Amino acid sequence: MKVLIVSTNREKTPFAVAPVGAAKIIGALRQSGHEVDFLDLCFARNIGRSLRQRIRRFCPDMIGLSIRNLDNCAYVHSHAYFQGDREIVRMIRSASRAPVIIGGSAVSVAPEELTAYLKADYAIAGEGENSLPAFLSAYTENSGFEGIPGLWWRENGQWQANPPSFSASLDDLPRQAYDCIDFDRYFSAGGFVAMQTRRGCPFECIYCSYSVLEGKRPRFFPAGACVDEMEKIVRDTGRSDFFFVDGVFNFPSGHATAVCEEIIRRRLKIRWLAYCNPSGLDRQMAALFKASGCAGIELGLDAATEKMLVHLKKGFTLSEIERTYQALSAEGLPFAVFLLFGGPGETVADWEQTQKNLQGFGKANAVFASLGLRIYTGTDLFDIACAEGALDPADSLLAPRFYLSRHLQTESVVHRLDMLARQDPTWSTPTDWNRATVKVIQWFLAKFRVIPCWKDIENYGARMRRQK
Ligand code: B12
Repeated sequence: MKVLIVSTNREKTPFAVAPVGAAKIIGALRQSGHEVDFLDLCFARNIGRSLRQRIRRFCPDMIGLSIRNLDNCAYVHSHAYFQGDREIVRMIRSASRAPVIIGGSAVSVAPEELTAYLKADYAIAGEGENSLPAFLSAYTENSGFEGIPGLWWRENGQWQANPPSFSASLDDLPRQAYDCIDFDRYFSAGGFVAMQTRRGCPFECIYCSYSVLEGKRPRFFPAGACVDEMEKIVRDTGRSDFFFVDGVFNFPSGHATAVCEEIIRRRLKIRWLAYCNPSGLDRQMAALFKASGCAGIELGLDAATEKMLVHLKKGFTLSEIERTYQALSAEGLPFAVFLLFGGPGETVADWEQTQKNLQGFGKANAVFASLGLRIYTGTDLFDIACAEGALDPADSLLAPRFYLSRHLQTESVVHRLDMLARQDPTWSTPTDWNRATVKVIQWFLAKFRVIPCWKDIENYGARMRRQK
């Protein structure tokens, strides 16, 4: 079958991210013998023209849209993308009769709502490597769709759905078809090569969608296979800056250790970044990270008071945060801290305590403090928001809704956070992340291939404010 995969993501903030989800799907489709073409709309000047030309040239039998983001998850300066995706489906319809199937993380977090809104023919929630080829076989053979994990389809005018399943083992899943990614374009917009080493998140953070997206049970791509792929990418593309796109790269620690040891054993000269949390991130692990090319860590803390760590069910403690600060500083590994303010029961006094505690632990290269928790179906926060009367349980959640603790629902809440951030030059808030600043950072990253920006743009918050 001739399948055209279209990646719809055009967001380039904080940098353009290579379409690894689409690349994995393409790898799987090629492996099952389909003829595949790929259209990446990230840098397209004229979307309509690009779509029409490609459809005319390739004449696909099926068109798959890979949709990454619904919105930018930002309470301050919120921006949604799904209206743009509807326009893309409309343009496709005017150029082709091929059925449209959608997938990607945006679809996985809101399959029913997004499929209906976009007027797609089919959708797959969750992993697509097995489900999409299985769907195409069932479609061509006209056999039933029951049993295809995560599939949404219409029968007699009614939507039908199978629950998503998460492959028990990742050992045999096809790897990304990286040859279809234009790395030059992505690197010129500050990007990295995306590398996934695991799936599944055992943490229970009350707001997080990761377990909906990937399941709770951690599953791993074999360390050797990950490093094989990285080696090939370096050899074939000359690109050696990687971003481990795992939800939490360092937990459970055994797999991260195995990947790093394999990189070191093969003397692979790369630089990498990853999301980590303080669980198990001690001096030994920091040293191993550094030796394997780690250029910086994105530390997802959300809060730094015992009270809020418990309320958010973060699964690590204040003393673990302190140990991680010390370990990263001692090894000279740059790190940026991400805070998420507004959780249940939080007050401005908790923000102040978080700042005080972090300052006591040492100095991060940058602290990004954001406000408001994006509510997703299937999370504890959804239940809390409904119980507090802050959310209508029937809300589609396609348009983003944010949770803010009752104590923070004042008109001046954004200003209060900005004022707190001004107490510390490493801190910044969404107010600071204006477009001009982002452009400067992207230019800086692209020009000098400096990663992570935290190290060389120290005192990030203060600099951003000075630019205004
Ligand atoms: C790593 C990551 C980042 C990194 C990216 C680094 C890099 N170089 O790639 C950084 C930090 C830069 C980042 C930034 C942002 N991110 Co982010 N990110 C992630 C994360 C953790 C992993 C994404 C990933 O690469 N997964 C691996 C690939 C292989 O998985 P996948 O794309 O889902 O693809 C699979 C399926 O979806 C499916 N599939 C994919 N395409 C298709 C197509 C078809 C036809 C089919 C059938 C199936 C299918 O099959 C694939 C293989 O199984 C996810 C959360 C998560 N656990 O998924 C959030 C996530 C994607 N990010 C999100 C968001 C919002 C953003 C930002 C907008 C801002 C923010 N607040 O984080 C920016 C946007 C950046 C941009 N330019 O687009 C949201 C999107 C949901 C939403 N509300 O819109 C997510 C889901 C997190 C969340 N909040 O729940 N992100």
